Amino acid sequence: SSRKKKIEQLQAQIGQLQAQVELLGSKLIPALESPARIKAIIQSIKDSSKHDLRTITASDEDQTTTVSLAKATHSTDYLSHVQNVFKQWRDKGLVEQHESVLPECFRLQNIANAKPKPPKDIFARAGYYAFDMSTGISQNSWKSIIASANLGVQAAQLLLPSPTPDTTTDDDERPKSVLALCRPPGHHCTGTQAGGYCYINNIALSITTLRHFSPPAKKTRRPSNPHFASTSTLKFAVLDLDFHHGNGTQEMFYTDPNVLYVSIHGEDEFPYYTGGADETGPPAPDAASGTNLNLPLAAGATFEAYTGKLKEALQLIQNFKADYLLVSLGFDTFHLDPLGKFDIKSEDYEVMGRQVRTALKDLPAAILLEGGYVIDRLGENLLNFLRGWEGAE
Ligand code: OKP
Ligand code: ZN
Repeated sequence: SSRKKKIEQLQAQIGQLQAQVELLGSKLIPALESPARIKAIIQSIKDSSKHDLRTITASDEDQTTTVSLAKATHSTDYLSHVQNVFKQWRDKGLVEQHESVLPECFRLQNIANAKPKPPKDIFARAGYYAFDMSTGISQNSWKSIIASANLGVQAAQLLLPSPTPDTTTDDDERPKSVLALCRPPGHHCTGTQAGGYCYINNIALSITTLRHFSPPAKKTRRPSNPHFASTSTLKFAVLDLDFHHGNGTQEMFYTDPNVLYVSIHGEDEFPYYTGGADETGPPAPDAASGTNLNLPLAAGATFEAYTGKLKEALQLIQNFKADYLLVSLGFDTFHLDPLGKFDIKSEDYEVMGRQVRTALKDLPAAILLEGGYVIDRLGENLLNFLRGWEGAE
């Protein structure tokens, strides 16, 4: 198959690459999630000259804000682990400069100790704060993670209404939707564990940002988190279109009645232990009951099968009456993707983009990039999605 050929091609590259490798089953391959993905997309967007492309370099102040918001989204000990573990391993000679920190043993379920503490040994801690071996931490990881997270913050901020509601001029200028070319992706990591190439949940961070900076009109009296007086009752719908189930996003909002998480993904695929259709939120009469919808699709699913699920997803989101839409957009649903098993073609992304935007036209939307690993087709697929989306706006 073409996917098998793709993997053979990838393996042929190993000779030239010493670092930045990962295991795909039993095969060592170059890291699929790489800066080349974003470079290729940017080049295609520039070539098309159809979009307002902005390069956002996080200032020191932006970085401080992003880290503060990240601390309201993830546990602080997890974040400082991700930030510092490479240097800590390096200082002990546990990792070379060009290598990555990878876990040896994962945190496991333990009947005697339901909530194990982080191990004292920095070597052991790698597996406490991760759930797979595809999420190494290297010299420059933190820089990329914060740059990616910062895009989640900036995308959210661009959607915010102007702080003074009387001056409508500013409001007219705010975009209806924003696409952030995040990498690394975010939807797999939880509040306390990295996994699936994800370290900070960029979607969750966008929601934290919108809650934190929204004008007080919709605020209630009760502060809900210790880091910010984020007391908003805004409602958010998350539509996850990546091939993989966004277990991290699901987990972070599973008991939150104001966030609806909807995902279409490969059935029984990575991350394997989540994503079932029976995961619908806490049982009734909990207010969050029914605010989670998983729509798994079997391997080989055609775009026709996909659009059937998409209609269901869009219907539920319409009924939820959210204030904002967040889209986890992955292009690993593409038929040639080495990590995907759907039969979706390039031209289908235009239809997909149009269907989503047509159904949810009124919602300010932040689209955040997740996966997609056929580098030389990413730009084309993304431009198609945007053409459909913008055609519906
Ligand atoms: C991230 B995203 C090879 C196996 C890959 C991780 C898949 C992560 C997908 N090491 N396992 O959802 O596109
Ligand atoms: Zn994916």
